[in-house]
Amino acid sequence: MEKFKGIFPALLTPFDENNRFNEKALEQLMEMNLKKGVRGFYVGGSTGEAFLLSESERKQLYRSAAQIANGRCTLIAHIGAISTDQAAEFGRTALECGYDAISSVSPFYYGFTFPEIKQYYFDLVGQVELPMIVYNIPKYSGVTLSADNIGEFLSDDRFIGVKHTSNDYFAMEQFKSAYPDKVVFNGFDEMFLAGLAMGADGGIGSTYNFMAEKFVKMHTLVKEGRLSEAQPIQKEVNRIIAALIKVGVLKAEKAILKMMGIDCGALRKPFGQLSKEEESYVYETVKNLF
Ligand code: SI3
Repeated sequence: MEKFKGIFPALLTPFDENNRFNEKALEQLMEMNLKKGVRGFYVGGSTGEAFLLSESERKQLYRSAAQIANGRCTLIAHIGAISTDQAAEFGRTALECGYDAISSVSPFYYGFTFPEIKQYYFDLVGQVELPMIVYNIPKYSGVTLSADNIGEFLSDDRFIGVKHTSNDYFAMEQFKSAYPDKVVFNGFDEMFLAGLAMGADGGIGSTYNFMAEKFVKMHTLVKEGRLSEAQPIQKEVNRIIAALIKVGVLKAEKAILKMMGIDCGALRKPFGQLSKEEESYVYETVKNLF
């Protein structure tokens, strides 16, 4: 499990000026983060605009990220889709590309029952021979997985962990205590230290794309028992995240990377873009990072 413990940027998906997947920018983004000591990458998740990509683009993204990583880090493919068959197809691509694990949000939109959601995950681990990390993200999926629900997955060997993008830290503590050998990723970057305190082994986050070094440092300090030294870093990143939340997190992240010399293009429509005023506000907030 060691290879899953640490900091995993939830990779943004870069596009070029024609709105096509930009492999060169992906390489720049991954190389910058590898130098900062990340443990690996979460590919094609919410931050990666998974549901705004075509099927072939998603497969290309998995392939490109694997080629760029070239065995230097741990790779987790987010394969979530509303359709079980579609998700399994993405899972098979991840397997062919040599990913270390797959992960999925709960199927959403139709208000599936928990037994249906459970069957979705068990179909996936039955069809794709890779360990599964359940992705609990009520904010976007509309599905809240309780500690008991999560236990129904973690009691099976094929489920190795949970990515918990929820501020229900009591639930996190409950499933981590019940299954201490499973790996738990904190999802909300602005509550990273809270997650570590409640048992998370690391984190998967969007703001790691441009400030992974802060999370690598906090993670190291906490492992060394130096929580009080990590707290000012969490405060510092939260000042930035608060500004991002005001203007739109993903839009701001792409804008910041451009300021850092990695042009990831715009978000896919219907997402809009930052106004000039918002861009200046973001620049003023993060300029000390450059
Ligand atoms: O799958 C993913 O892209 C993620 O890991 C998402 C990640 O958990 C982000 N959560 C949401 C709801 O977008 C966070 O990193 C989030 O952007 C950050 O904490 C700011 O709120």
